[in-house]
Amino acid sequence: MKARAALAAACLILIGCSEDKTSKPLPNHVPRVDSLRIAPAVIMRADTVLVRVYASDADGDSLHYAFAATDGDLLETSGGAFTWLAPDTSVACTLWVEVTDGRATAAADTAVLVHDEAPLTLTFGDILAISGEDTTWASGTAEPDTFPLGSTFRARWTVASVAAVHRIRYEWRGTVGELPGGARSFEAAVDFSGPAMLALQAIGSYGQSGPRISYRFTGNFDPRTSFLRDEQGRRMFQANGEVRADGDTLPRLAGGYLIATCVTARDPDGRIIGHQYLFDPRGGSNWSPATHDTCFEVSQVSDGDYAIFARSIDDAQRTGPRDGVQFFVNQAPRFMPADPPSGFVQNPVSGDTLSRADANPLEIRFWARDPDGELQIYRYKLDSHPWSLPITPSPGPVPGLPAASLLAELPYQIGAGSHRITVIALDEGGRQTAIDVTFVVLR
Ligand SMILES: [Ca+2]
Ligand SMILES: [Ca+2]
Repeated sequence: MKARAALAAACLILIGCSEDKTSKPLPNHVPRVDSLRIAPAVIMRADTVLVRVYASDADGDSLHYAFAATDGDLLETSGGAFTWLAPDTSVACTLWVEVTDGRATAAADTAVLVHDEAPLTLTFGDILAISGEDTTWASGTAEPDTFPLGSTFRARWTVASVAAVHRIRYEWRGTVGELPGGARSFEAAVDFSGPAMLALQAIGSYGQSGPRISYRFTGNFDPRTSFLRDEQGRRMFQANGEVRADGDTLPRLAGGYLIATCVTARDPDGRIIGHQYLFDPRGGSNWSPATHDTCFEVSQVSDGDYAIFARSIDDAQRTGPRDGVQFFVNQAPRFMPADPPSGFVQNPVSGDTLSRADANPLEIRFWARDPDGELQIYRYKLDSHPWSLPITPSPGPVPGLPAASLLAELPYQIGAGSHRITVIALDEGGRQTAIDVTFVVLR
């Protein structure tokens, strides 16, 4: 049979036609199958498939159509359109159509593969996220991308590979905008400040969840605040009218200092509407509004270690990162690393274990220095014993010891057990630093 011959010619989209050569009294042109369209292009198990035949007849005869398939069921026929239910199994099928004008017949066939449910293996490529300014941003950078307020955020993920045959749809999830289903592209107006997230989930042919990919970004650039700087690039402040730089130490001053600072600020995508300052020697987080536009003052600053920070607020009420200076008014003494230069002093270090003989009497030695003045006194105490009387540091070189050291023999019998010795060093302004040594004495 000629139809069989056509069946044997397996081709994906149509091809193959034949004609009936029955002799007729009047000349007749055989109808012609121009093409076959099959939707969907990828057929999954039990899919409903539309097969449409496009045919023509040179004589203008009306045409009649027929459809057959090696598997599955014909659900509906409408002229040259057939609705075919694919079999519920993975199999190769041949679809066959016939067109006749009543006197002659043409046929065509095509082979299709019915796919089984398969795991959805898909690899996303980079997101292509484009702001309203046609700037391309890459995902995966250390800093989240920021998109200006008022711009349009457009995102589209590329798909690097799909390992199995699937009809894939995509679902968006996120914190911004309307999230349409289906496509790999997303668009939203950036009318928010702060962090945002978008995630795209691939859904396979049978509704199975595929891989998910997410992208974090920020709407609205933060305002940038900077302290004024000197020629060397150091952040500047003023102390009682004198220009000082970040990290400076000011000497003790009766009545304390008046500290003044000024900043500059800009916002890449909006307006600055205010500045705030943080000056809290106890390490708090209470930001105060600027006292004079971009400048502010704090008064009666006495001995201590300080930091002053500033930040700005944009018209969307978003605060930017802080910038600041550190300064010191009379630095506290610092103990120096233990490095015993001689062997005649017992100087336990934390964690030591001593015999009772070694601990009695116990001599200790420390040394400290003051970065900006004279070290005045030391005191020490053992556990619950009272503090020693103030001890003036050695005024000059002692063999084996640096100046301003403490060398003392503890006037106690030290029994078995664990002990702690605390030593403090005080400068002329009374700023002090303490250091502890814990040790164990054996029975
Ligand atoms: Ca801004
Ligand atoms: Ca000092």
